[in-house]
Amino acid sequence: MATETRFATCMLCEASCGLRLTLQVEDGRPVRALRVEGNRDDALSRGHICPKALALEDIRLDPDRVREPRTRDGQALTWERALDQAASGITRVARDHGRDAVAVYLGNPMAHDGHALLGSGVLLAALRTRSRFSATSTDQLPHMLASLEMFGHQALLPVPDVDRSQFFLCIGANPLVSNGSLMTAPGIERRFEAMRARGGKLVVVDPRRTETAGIADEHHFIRPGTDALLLMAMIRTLLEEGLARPGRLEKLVTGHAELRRAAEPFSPERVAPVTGIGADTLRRLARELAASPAGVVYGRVGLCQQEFGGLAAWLVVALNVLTGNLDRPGGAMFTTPAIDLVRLGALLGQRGSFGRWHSRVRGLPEFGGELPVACLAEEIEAGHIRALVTIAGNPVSSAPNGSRLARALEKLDAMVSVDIYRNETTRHAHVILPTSFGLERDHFDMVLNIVMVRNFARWSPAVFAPPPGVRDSFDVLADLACAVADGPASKLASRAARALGPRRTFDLALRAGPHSLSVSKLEREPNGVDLGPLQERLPGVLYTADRRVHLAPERFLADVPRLSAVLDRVVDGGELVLVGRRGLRSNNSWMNNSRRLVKGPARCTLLMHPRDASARGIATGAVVKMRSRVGEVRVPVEVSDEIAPGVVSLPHGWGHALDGVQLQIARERPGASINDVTDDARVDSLSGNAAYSGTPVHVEMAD
Ligand SMILES: Nc1nc2c(c(=O)[nH]1)N[C@H]1C(S)=C(S)[C@@H](COP(=O)(O)OP(=O)(O)OC[C@H]3O[C@@H](n4cnc5c(=O)[nH]c(N)nc54)[C@H](O)[C@@H]3O)O[C@H]1N2
Ligand SMILES: Nc1nc2c(c(=O)[nH]1)N[C@H]1C(S)=C(S)[C@@H](COP(=O)(O)OP(=O)(O)OC[C@H]3O[C@@H](n4cnc5c(=O)[nH]c(N)nc54)[C@H](O)[C@@H]3O)O[C@H]1N2
Ligand code: SF4
Ligand SMILES: [Mo]
Repeated sequence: MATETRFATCMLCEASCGLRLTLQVEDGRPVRALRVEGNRDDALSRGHICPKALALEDIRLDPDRVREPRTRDGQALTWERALDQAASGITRVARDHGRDAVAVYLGNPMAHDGHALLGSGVLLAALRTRSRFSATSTDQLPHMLASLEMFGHQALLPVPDVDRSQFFLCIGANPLVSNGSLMTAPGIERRFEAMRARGGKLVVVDPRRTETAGIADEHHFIRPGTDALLLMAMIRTLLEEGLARPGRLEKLVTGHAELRRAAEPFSPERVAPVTGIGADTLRRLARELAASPAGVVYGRVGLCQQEFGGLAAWLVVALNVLTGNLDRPGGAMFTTPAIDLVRLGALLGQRGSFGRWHSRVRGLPEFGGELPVACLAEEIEAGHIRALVTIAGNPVSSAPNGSRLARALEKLDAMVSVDIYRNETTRHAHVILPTSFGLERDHFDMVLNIVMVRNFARWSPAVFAPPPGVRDSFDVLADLACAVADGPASKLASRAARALGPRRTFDLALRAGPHSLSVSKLEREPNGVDLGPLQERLPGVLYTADRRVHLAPERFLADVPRLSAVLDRVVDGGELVLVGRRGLRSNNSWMNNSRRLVKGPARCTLLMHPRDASARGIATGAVVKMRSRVGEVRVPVEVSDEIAPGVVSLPHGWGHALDGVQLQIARERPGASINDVTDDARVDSLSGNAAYSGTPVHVEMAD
């Protein structure tokens, strides 16, 4: 058998690991990966991979993968008919009900598929709709809002410089399992170990004693949704004790006095009983952070997906500023990416925006041209949205109150899904347009390069040809754009973008970038190019009008009274609140159809503290009913003291046993969807981000 070795990029999560593939070759063409290993010579990932990389081939070769365009009732269509049908449904709605009656939802894998990203840009330009949605409003929106308000650009995201840190406060993130988010740091465990070996300290704040907490120096349980209080108490401590030392940032920062006033009510003593973390600990954490020569506060989805996500994301940056750690080696720094998306965005007038319009039913604010997905179902029910295009997204599984959304999707006049599977969401589509997957396309991490812990670039050429009936995501989206574009200017723009294509677009952007790279230069470097450690970039990268960092933007200050009100909240010892979790062997909702990933003990279990379990007569293995304002699920319980008392934890991305879902392996052990219980009415009212964490639930034995 002929074999060949090639290098590639794993595009499943943000770690962006370099792969070494041993390929079976037939007629000179790779047909199958016989071995998938970490590439030890990769300049970024140095051999790291996780079990999901091995499943790349399971997905690519999955018999359930959609391999030709299909109608809702499962009929195969030629591409010509499929695009025609998709476009006519969309244009009819736009003509009869206006452009904003056509909605688009972009899912998470878009961030890992440069072709889909460029293609969706072309499609969105052709559709010109205000009804845009994405996974952003379930995820990192609060961080982006903080960047917009504090630095003047939504994509200017500070990244923990973990390789040089000496103190790492990790709040609402579990990088040992998620492999890091808004922090591309493959092999994060090794990096944390190195930090500890040089005398550094890792502290985790999480309602669950996570895998990351397991290797940390300290772990503190926190009451879900109260992180902004913890951060306020730390800030107040710094200010009160004269420990705030922004250092070289001093002259670059405005808003000290306003922040001081805002933090005033949040003494550690008042905050302690609400967060569940003692006043002494809160003070000590502030002092240790201040004393560290290179410390960083890092918060991720646990910090964002909550009632006060916006405030919490702001206060994380504020703490990094006050302790002199923003833009300092070992602190929170900005990248200098090979394609400078921040600068390009600014040149194109897209630094970000907030509240330019609002959703029609509930009045939730626009952010960066999008509306919060928590309001998608109600907008459809009210008839404001009548057509929907989903691109690499599964909002029935991932948005709050997913079953309400599933019902709403049935009312659409037209639904088109650009996806690789017929799943919980795409089963509702009148047309599914199937695309290339993973190693079937050239890969360049245009988005992730913004959040890497080193400046780094890697171009990985496509390894496999897509199946015969499947087309590249850029081509599908650009063709759809050409088909729906109306008016000569719009038609011309779509055609021009399609003609340019992804490779040339990337090449132009790389050449214009700060490292003057090109596709051909990168093609000669299969291990990627290390462009050095993160550099100090302030004030050069700022986009605020006064070229300063805004420590206390008005928008956040105005939300502080809502937070103060929580100080008086009485926590009822008997009530339970829900949080989520991720598993190393799954990826949001769409990798549970790989036998090798789902084997072993069931993972869609509800973690419950022994105190709460015994109060309800529940033991490990018992099946319970968990009910919230919006719905109910049945799940098996795992009693464990790794979860805080008063909190229960269920992973998201399960619940595959719905009619019409074509995922045979996943259906064998479907689990239940946490988002049948999370509440679409619960959003962070500041940012509009879904507030999954802290959903009140009632749990009892199922009969
Ligand atoms: N309760 C709760 N809910 C959550 C979260 C949580 O922590 N708790 N997390 C939230 C977060 S952070 C996120 S990012 C969202 C994710 O929300 P979504 O992006 O809506 O959901 P995914 O599960 O990532 O689904 C990805 C979809 O893309 C398809 N797909 C995969 N690869 C490709 C590809 O290469 N091409 C195409 N065309 N399609 C592809 C899959 O089949 C699937 O339909 O979920 C959110 N929902
Ligand atoms: N294996 C795997 N890797 C993934 C994914 C996956 O599904 N599987 N998804 C990818 C995606 S889309 C993303 S966005 C990233 C996310 O990456 P992370 O942010 O690291 O995600 P999680 O592992 O969900 O960690 C969130 C933590 O927040 C805690 N938490 C919940 N509520 C609160 C709260 O109110 N306060 C605090 N302090 N903590 C809270 C939870 O217990 C959990 O441990 O992971 C990515 N990587
Ligand atoms: S951590 Fe795993 S899933 Fe993420 S990029 Fe690396 S190998 Fe792929
Ligand atoms: Mo995410």
